[in-house]
Amino acid sequence: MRRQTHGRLAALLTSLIVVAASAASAVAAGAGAATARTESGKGAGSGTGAGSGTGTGGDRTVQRLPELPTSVDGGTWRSGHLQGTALDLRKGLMYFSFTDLLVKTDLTGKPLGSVSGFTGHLGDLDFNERDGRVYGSLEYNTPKGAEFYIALFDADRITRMNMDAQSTGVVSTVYLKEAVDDYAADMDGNGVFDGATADTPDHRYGSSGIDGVAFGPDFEHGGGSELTVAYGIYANTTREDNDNQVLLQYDVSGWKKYERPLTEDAPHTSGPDTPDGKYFVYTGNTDFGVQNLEYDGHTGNWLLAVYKGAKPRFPNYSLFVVDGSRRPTWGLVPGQERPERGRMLSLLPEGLHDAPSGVYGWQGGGQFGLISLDDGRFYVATQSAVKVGGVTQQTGRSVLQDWTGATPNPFTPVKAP
Ligand SMILES: [Ca+2]
Ligand SMILES: [Ca+2]
Ligand SMILES: [Ca+2]
Repeated sequence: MRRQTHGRLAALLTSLIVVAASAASAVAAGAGAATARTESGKGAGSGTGAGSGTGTGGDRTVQRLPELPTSVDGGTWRSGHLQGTALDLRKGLMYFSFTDLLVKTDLTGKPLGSVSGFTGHLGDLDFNERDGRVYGSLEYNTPKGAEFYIALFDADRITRMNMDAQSTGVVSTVYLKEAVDDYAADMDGNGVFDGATADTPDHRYGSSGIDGVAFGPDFEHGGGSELTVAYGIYANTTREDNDNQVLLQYDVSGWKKYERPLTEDAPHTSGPDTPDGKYFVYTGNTDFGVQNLEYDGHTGNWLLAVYKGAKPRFPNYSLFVVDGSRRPTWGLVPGQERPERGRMLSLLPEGLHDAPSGVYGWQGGGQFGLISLDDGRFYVATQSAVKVGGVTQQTGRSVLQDWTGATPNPFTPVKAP
């Protein structure tokens, strides 16, 4: 059911229409990305294309994009574990966030460049088709306080390995005051903010920071392409105000004025005072909130992959889907000590269902990387720790999966052709 068509595939189609009418018709026939055609030399993987060369438009050569690979290897690195992935479908590039390292590969998994030297926590990613940049969540938590940013990577300028995040200028940052304010809230009012620990009544909504990020339509009005940022939420089974996922939406089209270089020893606070929208999803407490957030243009729904929670009165699913066809409802935010009204999003009433809590969801993957191809397929990431020469290193891989909606696990690997 294609309720929303503004997705990556739609953007791809737009770019292809200019190539040749014959190409456009091939796509319109439902062939999708795997058989779409593009100008030669545009995609990093074009060298492996079949080169059908049917160029009807004069000298321009058009060739088939290679089939999307059933997996893309993000490599093995001395870093933190895989946190998120992003795809530039038009250029055939994938991005992998390894906590303190961003790796850019082509779709054969060949590394083309990387950005290193973060002392903070680089989390989930998404690719913004409108400006060609990669956006990621970036957290600095210290015992004293925290700074949360969106890191904007100038993707085209990532052209070699180990580019320094601070000195090369490929990263700019925008400060998220709303997320910092909620994180730093002294909830028990004892005059002391307890800092970076889960074992406290402090942190509004139990916030531990930010992690999941994704571009998609405005929840309120259904159009546009807003950056949606999900909170991390500490695992804590002894409080009730942490049973919601929290999502902030930002229109980033005016963010140029906020962007500052990344300077870790002199953190800035340049960013929007408030988000354009703040939304809550009642799922029950999870371990560090939304790990990966992704908008699926095929269904118009949003996927929230989490590390399972531990509260006995919740089903503790690992994947939640927000129903994109339902507008937010204004109501009480569950569990808050001082009654608070907010915009509540609805879970898609499919999959597993826990009647007592009313929570729907699945036991599915996507916590380390989740990319919708907007055609019913996803790249779902896997990761592992391996010893290389006695040193622990981290692997990451995106694996092509079909969404089946089956329970408990809604994903099934796409078989190699
Ligand atoms: Ca994460
Ligand atoms: Ca306190
Ligand atoms: Ca994401």
